[in-house]
Amino acid sequence: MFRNKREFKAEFHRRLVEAYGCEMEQTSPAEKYLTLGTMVRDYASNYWKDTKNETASQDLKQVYYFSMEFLLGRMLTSNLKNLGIYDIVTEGLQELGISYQEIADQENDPGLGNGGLGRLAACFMDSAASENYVVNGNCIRYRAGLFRQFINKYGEQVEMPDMWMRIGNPWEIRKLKHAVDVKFYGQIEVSYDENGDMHFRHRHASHVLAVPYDMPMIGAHTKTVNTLRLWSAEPADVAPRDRDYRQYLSDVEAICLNVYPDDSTEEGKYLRLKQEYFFVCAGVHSIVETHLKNHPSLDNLGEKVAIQLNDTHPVLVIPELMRVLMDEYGYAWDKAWQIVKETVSYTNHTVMAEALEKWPMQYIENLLPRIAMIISEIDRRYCAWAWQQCPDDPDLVSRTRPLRDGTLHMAALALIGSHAVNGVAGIHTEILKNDLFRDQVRLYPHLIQNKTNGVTPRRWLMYCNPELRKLLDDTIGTAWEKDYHHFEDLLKHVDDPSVQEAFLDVKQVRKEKLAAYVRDLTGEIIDPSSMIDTQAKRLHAYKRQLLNIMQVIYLYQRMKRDPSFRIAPHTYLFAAKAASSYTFAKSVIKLINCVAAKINNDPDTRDVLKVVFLPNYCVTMAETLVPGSDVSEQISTAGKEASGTGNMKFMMNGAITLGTLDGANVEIDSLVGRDNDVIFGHTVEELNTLQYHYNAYDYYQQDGRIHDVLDTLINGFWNGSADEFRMIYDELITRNDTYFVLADFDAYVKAQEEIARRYASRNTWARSCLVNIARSGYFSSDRTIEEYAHDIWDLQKLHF
Ligand code: NBY
Repeated sequence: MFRNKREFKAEFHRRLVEAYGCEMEQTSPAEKYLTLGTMVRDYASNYWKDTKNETASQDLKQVYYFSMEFLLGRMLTSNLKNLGIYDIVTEGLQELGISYQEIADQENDPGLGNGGLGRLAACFMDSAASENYVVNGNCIRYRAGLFRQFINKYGEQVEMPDMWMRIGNPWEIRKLKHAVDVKFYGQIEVSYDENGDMHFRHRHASHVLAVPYDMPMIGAHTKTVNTLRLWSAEPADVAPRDRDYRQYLSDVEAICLNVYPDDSTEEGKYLRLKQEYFFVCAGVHSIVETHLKNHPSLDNLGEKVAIQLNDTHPVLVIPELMRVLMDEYGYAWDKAWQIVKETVSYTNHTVMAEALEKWPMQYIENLLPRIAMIISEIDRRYCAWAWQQCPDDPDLVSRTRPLRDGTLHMAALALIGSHAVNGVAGIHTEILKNDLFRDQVRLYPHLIQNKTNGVTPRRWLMYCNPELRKLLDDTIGTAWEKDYHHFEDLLKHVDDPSVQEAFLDVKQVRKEKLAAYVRDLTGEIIDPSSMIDTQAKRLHAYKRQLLNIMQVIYLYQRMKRDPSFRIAPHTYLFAAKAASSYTFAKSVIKLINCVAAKINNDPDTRDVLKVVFLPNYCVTMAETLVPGSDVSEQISTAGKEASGTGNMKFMMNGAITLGTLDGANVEIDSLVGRDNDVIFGHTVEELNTLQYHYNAYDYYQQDGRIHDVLDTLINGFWNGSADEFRMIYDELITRNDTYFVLADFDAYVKAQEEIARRYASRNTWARSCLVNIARSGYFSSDRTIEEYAHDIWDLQKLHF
């Protein structure tokens, strides 16, 4: 372990030559990255070992965070800075004549996720380790990620494999000794022993070997290093039964290939279910193994282990842990159930009906026969119990049981098997209590609680925006870096014109960086002195990227028609991936690109109106996009966005929220006040009534702006094809605009005018941005993790 720059240089040089058998100068940047990454991982290994030993010797409770996604982003800079060796390393490299940035740019974002849910998991790993909580991650080692997004010459999304590990992954360690045998298909043979107890034997199963790869999750300025365990499926050393050998190999391969493989076919559905059980079974097995190393039995599992289910994807933890307790360790049902409930808790991330997981029970019976038996028994016992609680309302039982008409409702199972359930923002939790899980609240009045999301201020401010970090340090000292409460120290300085000026200077520098990034990525030139207005998130109808681009079309049409109408220079940036089978979302991407192509090439408007779609949105892109934006678009239909976390990142970097009263926007708004954000559109309550008498066609008929904008979707204006965007038109008119885009259009145009007006007064704008930064401490994931530790996990900190 190197202790200073001299030792670092010597070790780096020695390792490079040893690993690649050539002079340091002959090694490639990728080889240098791998060598440096390995050195940093090894540097952390002593802390890693200490964390494991201390957890055992202090007999500390630990958490296992089960998530289908961990959207980590690049790890090199974050690890170096968290370990406090960034300066030694970057200066050492410079003295060796090596560019740190060139090395850092070799790292691909790990393809371990898709959106907010996965990024939340990654922020939690950073905060937990930094706050000395032992929180381990459990996920799948996807070899080809979600997909890499490419935009073709027609402006369409094209998916390509994301081979993020092509050059290697220096952060992971293969732990073959902890591999787990996972069984699919086959039959369950039931037998009775002399005491009349039942025994279950899984016969004719197809075996898959789950091999773990561990990645260190390194805390900032502390010795805590937690583990993210990624499971990889390999062929087992058991002869495949009744099945073709080649088919078996490709079935095993498929399990760890992609994040959320297309599940529109029956085969796709089986694959998803396989993925879910695969990492659940392996994860539960390794929890039990670790626990029994330090405890005589599993009786106290719930006291020493908490399992957090990140959405319902890992909900099979509940029947799987029951299976292990009963079939492998001889527990009776009631005792096993008590242990499961003590151990498990569940986080909900959506109220959208189509995103709530449901599986035909038949699939579970085929793929996981013993798990299916246990689920049926959970359902049977639940019904008996719930019926006793509310004999006056028998329908309540059928509305809340996990098995309904041969379908397993994963959220219902999660609610029954957890001791705590949480939503991810105040308004979202209220909707869970009053709407989605209203029935369950009658049965378990204290089950549901709120845990407003957060983001790590290290990656999302200190590391990605060193210019702003310096301004904060110079203005209020460094206490805020260790304690999010001290963000508010900035409030005393928001009226100081010199701080306002300094902020505007920082923002300008970041906008220039962003402009250079956009140019390198797309070839488009954007004006860094224009107002940069950004919407970056997954593409989904409820997030309403469509509303945003419609407003742009409206501005364009108005300027074309009326030469005396001109706006101050605006740049609208979009970044979004659409699920590969989501046709509507893909059509919106194409529309944005067609609008951009036309508007950016129109000499009448191109000096003041620019639209750019940035391909392949990812964590690394966000690290440049967020600090360089002035306006944060958070315009989902009220009630649909559970929380949002991008909204928090933009706020923390001094962008003004232009948003609806949805998700965490509501909390942002109450923290900063209406002078410091721009809120528009129908509220949840208003939409709850409007839904009964809404007629989108009326808006089309009565608002000439809407009429003119929508007509361009069906008259070939954008790319010559009149049918190209008919699907979007039909969604709004024929299908009566599910997400109330037209209902909020007028308010959105006014909100855009308001934000432009505010942007024009530079000092009041800067003051607002500073208030946003000052109030963003609440959205540190350090706060969120503290709340989970206290209210859900009953977790103590590790002491070194
Ligand atoms: O979780 C997001 C929410 O939309 C966002 O509002 C929230 O801030 C964030 C963190 O709590 N949810 C999310 O990212 N969900 C998914 O990505 C997702 C993925 C797959 C499926 C459903 C949802 N699926 O059914 O397969």
